[in-house]
Amino acid sequence: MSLQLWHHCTLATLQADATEPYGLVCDGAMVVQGATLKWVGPLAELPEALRAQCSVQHDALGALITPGLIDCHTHLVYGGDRAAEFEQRLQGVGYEEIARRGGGIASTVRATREASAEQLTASSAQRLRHLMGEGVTTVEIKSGYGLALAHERKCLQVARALGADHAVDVRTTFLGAHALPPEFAGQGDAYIEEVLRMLAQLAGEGLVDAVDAFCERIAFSTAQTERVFQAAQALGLALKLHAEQLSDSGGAQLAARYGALSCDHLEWLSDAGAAAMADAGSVAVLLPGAFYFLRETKLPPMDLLRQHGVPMAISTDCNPGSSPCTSLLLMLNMACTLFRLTPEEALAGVTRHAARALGLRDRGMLAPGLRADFVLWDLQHPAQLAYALGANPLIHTVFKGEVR
Ligand code: DI6
Ligand code: FE
Repeated sequence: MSLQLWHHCTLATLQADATEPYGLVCDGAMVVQGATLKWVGPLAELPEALRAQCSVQHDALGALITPGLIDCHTHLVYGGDRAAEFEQRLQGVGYEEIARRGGGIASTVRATREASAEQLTASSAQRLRHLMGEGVTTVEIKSGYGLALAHERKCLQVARALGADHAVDVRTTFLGAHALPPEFAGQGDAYIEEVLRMLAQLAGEGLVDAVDAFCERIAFSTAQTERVFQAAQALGLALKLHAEQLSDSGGAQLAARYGALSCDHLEWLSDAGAAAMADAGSVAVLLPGAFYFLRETKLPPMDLLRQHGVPMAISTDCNPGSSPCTSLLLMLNMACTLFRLTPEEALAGVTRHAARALGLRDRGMLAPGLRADFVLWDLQHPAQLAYALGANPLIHTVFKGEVR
């Protein structure tokens, strides 16, 4: 297989054991074999014999190269929008109050059920392309706006089809336990039974990579969440949890007991929750877009997460109700300004730690043996990625070794 050389670039490798911040390599080079990185380091150290084997040479013209960005928490397949609810909220009606009145997630469920697979594909592809336009090479997409077998299947199939039709890797997560659908009003436990049936069926159809639930006073209890986790674990599926977003329900401890890949949101995370996550090796997925858009004031406990050594990922949470956002670069900036992450922590949050939040060991850094998913930026230093708002310094994205 022919080898390709990329040279004349600064590399932000994000390698975990790097001594330089960002794993920075000045005057770097990478050798790509097929869809895989074969060699990464300073050009001056590239073995001459390897260089001689490179039949294609790409001059990066001084670009900064980072790993492909990973958006590890999105709900990007949905029908309609919630701009009217945004207006209501600006007049003082709360997010939880709107949910209790039958709006919120329930209104997106109605619009998603009404939409055909073709309509969902068209509207979701626009959002996906926006993410890709900023260097996203892996994106997680949750179901959870269908809440009935046929509609959950439709959304997961749309997510899979988006991945097949675009040069991006899509990972699907079943979020049947997102909200109570109207036909199960007042019957949470009965709906959880239905969630378990849907999960078994859809996992059998190969549509599910991981399982998530919304553990919250306006959604599902820890006991109900545990039933979903048990079923998912029996099917050998990885777990994630929307935990402690609006209150501390102890979801993080529960998720940790089940070895969840990640707990997401976490504004109300307790010390015990952070300790449990650290023991379990769960990633904290922080979602500054939702914090901003809901005008929350309770910050996730970053210092606690740092003290316990919990890895922090950053994601858009792209969804119509709490974070109608398709810019992962904007989230980098907000992670720094709102959550006080350093630009280096934020960049690790959309690369190395985001990969871990999805259980993917083959990406998220520039290192030999990992996937050749990377981005060329018209920048000199990686801090500039988190610094600018609304800029898009992307030059090229390379996905599985090929310029996209
Ligand atoms: N938490 C969120 O922020 C999203 N889902 C969830 O469990 C919001 C969903 C929505 O409002 O449509
Ligand atoms: Fe979410």
